[in-house]
Amino acid sequence: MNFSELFDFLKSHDKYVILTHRSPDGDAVGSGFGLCSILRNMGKQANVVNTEPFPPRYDFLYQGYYVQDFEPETVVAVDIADEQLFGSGLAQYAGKVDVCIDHHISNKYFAKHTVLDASASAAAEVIFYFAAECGIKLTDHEAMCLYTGIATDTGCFKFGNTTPKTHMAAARLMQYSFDFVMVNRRMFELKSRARLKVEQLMAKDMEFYFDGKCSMITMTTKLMEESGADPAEFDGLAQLPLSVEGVVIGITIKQRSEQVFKLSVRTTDEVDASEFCKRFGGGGHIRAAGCEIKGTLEEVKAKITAAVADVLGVSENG
Ligand SMILES: [Mn+2]
Repeated sequence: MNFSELFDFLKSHDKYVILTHRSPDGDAVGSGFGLCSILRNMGKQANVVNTEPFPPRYDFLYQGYYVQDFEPETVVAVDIADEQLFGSGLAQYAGKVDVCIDHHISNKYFAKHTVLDASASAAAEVIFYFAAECGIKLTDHEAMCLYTGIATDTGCFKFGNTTPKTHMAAARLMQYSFDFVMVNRRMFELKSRARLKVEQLMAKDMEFYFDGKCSMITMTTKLMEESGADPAEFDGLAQLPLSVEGVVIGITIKQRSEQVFKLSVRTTDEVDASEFCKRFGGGGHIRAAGCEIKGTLEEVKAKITAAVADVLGVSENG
């Protein structure tokens, strides 16, 4: 589906529920709320939902947001590559998505219509160019939502998914009136003391493999409980392992349940993160991807190190 087909679709439907992926990030929230506000300004009813409550760090984007009371008729997914990412709270929407707006090359085409731009840095970038191309006037708040989505998915315009087109979108969004300094300070600098403690804990226990080319941090349920920190403080740590000199593949393991572990993989240009995660049924971007592995922690780590050895072309005992 192209942008003008999407616009026709949105104009001719109503009562939207916008789905966002579990463990929502700035792009999920920014593209979700941005689109919701656009739809409401088109005179439509629209809500944004997630399997869990949205994390408080995005509270500044909820400004003016309220839940409209209606039975949803049209289901839109943003920033979701795979129905697996709905979470149990949104499981009732599986197989029922009308439109998916996304930027993941690994998109599974689970929706009736898909608007996919794999060259876009963020779903928010896709929505920005959709609005621009279709002559939809954005409000300052929508501009802030979309800017936040782009800024967070690019690591504040640092990651390899940042393109000239990304910067042009950001530049045009900055012409609206919102405090981008506040956005970036909230997204990239501010941390709670609990978060600082969590980062120290993770750094202290970071493991290194294969001559320091691979680093790994592990968040078990037990460790998270014992830290006393809110579970949300353990989100968004995936860049940490890759921040160490010499590391080409940084892996963050998070326990979801007794024998289910979620991996976030970040890589330098020596390793394809998406290909790596595909080995375990996951996917994502070339430098940032994810997957789930089942088993005990020891089994999961053994599977990971075997796969890393294979990808790096080194012996497993290295
Ligand atoms: Mn995204």
